Amino acid sequence: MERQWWHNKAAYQIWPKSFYDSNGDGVGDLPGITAKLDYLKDLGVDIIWLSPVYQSPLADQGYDISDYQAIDPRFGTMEDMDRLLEEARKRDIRLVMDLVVNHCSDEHIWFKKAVEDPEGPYGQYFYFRKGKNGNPPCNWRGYFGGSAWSLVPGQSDLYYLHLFHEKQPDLNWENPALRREIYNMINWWLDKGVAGFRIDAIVNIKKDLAFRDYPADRPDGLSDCRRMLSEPGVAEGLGEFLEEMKRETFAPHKAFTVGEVFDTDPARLAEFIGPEGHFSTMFDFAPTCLGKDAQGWARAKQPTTTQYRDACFGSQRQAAGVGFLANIIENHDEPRGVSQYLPKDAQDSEQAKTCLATASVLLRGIPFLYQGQELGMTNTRFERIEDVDDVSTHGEYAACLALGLTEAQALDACAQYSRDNARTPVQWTDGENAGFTTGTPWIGVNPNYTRINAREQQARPDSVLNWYKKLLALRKDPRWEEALVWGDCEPVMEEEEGLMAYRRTGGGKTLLVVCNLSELPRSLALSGTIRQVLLNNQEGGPQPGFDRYAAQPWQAVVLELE
Ligand code: TEU
Repeated sequence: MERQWWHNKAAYQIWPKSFYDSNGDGVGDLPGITAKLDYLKDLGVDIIWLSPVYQSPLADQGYDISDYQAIDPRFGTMEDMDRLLEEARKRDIRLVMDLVVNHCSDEHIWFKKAVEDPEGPYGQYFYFRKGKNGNPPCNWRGYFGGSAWSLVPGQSDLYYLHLFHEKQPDLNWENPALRREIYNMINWWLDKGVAGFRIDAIVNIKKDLAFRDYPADRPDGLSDCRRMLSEPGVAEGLGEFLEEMKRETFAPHKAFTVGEVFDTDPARLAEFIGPEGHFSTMFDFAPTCLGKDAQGWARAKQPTTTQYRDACFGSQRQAAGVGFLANIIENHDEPRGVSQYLPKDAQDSEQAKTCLATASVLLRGIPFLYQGQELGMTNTRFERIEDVDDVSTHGEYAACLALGLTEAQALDACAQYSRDNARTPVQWTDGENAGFTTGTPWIGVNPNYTRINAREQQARPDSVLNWYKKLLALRKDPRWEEALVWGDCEPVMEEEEGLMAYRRTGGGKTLLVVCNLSELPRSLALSGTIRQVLLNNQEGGPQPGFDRYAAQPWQAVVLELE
């Protein structure tokens, strides 16, 4: 595998609205990010993925862009963006923007012009279709629930397609003029100095152009629009678009790209992340998909740590010899990792949190941390649906009610999965509003900030924050880089329930990562003799010269074997 600049890097996702507010308006902003660059550098971050900061009505928190080449005033100005780029560069941190090109905002000039004149050139930028017998053109359900079609404003039987929110009309990638506009925009940002992109909802850009009804899969009579991904010709058509985009933009800039690729046949992994693949890397969503159900959050079930391990190992096996995955335990769409993968009674335990951190960060691939993950931030609890901002939670709540759940049950179902769990402000201090803002935060701060916050953890050597620092430093240490970055990852001791252990080998070194993701102490026989203990999140356990040890509950160790 040809080595690229990004392979040995660690990335960190910033969801700007909740990162750090510099001007007291209750909303995080670009100067706030610049102010925290030293914190990120100290943590060991090399790449920042910045969720959207473009001009937007924020109907879907910036994933609805009304001008791709402007910064939303709530986040700052283009000068603030330039300054962030410059300050990041000084610290050898690269910035990756979010590329949201499956759809734009209904407030984008393209959509406004299309609505004014559906027959004109901008009508071709979107999917405008006539209704069928007074109904939408077909029965697809969007990601956030309800029909994926809405009436074009001012029209009585002309609809536009939106796989996400109605304020996110899908862009017509079949139109070469639209594609050209997008490529120009991408190149404009790359020329400005961004290192690449995280690419949003990218498998959705190719549609099943027949727009036919699929068999209904829920009581609402609709069918999940994702079904089109397996329709004939869709995957191939997607590949053509992605190749063209790469050729016209990313490749000449040597940009780093990470695809938000869902629902893809593992047999096609090489097309996405192989040496000639569409992207540098793509997220491993196998663990985040665990427990989810086609009927929505009402039937979702929290996974066990064994399921988590098996999902990660499944992906590791698929990617071995193909390319690098981007490993995550959470992001802005998912529950907090510690609230999702740790059993309820361990969610307060820092040992359990550092154990999960170890299991994820040292896998083969690029670790992507999400803001607050390094502090062990948890889900929050919304007492009323009105306190939830996220559009998808409102859709899922409605779906729960439609399935016959009471309001209290629906809220419970949403409590675990609401995207707002990960969207509460980063907990910087134990002071007012967790030190996030001097104003009123746009969304409630998780009340546990008095216990869980960066200031307290910075001062305490055995904190979750300091553990993440150690993990990232270990991965980068020249002595272990061949093994931990480039080397193979081989699952071991898989017969042990709740144990996630793998061997990383390379450069003549053999490292063993052993995470006892359970409250059971256990005696472990290793495949070799311990030369040294590189990391241990607890006192006691493995000793040099031995080939076995008694693992304590939630103990995570990294061992060099002889
Ligand atoms: O997400 C796309 C996606 O398929 C899911 O993560 C989806 O949002 C989620 O399952 C619904 O609960 C991306 C972004 O990450 C997300 O924040 C945006 O809302 C979405 O695209 C639309 O741009």
